[in-house]
Amino acid sequence: MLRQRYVLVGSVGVGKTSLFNALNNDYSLAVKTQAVAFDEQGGVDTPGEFFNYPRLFGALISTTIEADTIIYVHAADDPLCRLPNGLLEIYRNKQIITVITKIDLPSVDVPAIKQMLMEHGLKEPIFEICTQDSDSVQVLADFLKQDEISKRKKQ
Ligand SMILES: Nc1nc2c(ncn2[C@@H]2O[C@H](COP(=O)(O)OP(=O)(O)O)[C@@H](O)[C@H]2O)c(=O)[nH]1
Ligand SMILES: [Mg+2]
Repeated sequence: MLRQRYVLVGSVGVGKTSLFNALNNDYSLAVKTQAVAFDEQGGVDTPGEFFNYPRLFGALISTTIEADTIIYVHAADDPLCRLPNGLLEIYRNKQIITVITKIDLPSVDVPAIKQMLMEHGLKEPIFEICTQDSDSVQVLADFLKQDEISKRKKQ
């Protein structure tokens, strides 16, 4: 079985599935799904409901337990950090990557959002992405590729 490399988590509608598809070179419009999706490269997409509803935290935790990298996806037009309380503590042995999506929306203040997320304990790397812009997705894809190579070398 393929090892899980990263799991995309975050609220409903932030662009996780669009990003998951873009990382697989699919730039068609994402269809709303409540499914957990896997790809050949070891990526996992999760439904935002796992993140938004405390009664589904068990599902969030069991879906992410095997992954060594968590990608928290946050939309640039949302001024509030949606990380459930204590989640960073639960993930303390995992690598956390943050992605700010929807940076193309008018009148979003991406530096302010980034600062707000850092005040909630998130750290670099923080990627700024429009999921329809392959150049911005590629920066994350390159990072994940390099990261995988360096992890393999350590094994
Ligand atoms: N403007 C803009 N819209 C986006 C972006 N990424 C996703 N969306 C839109 O946001 C909505 C929710 O996207 P989806 O990938 O289903 O979010 P998910 O619920 O987190 O999986 C869809 O209408 C997407 O087209 C982005 O970078 N910019
Ligand atoms: Mg989705």
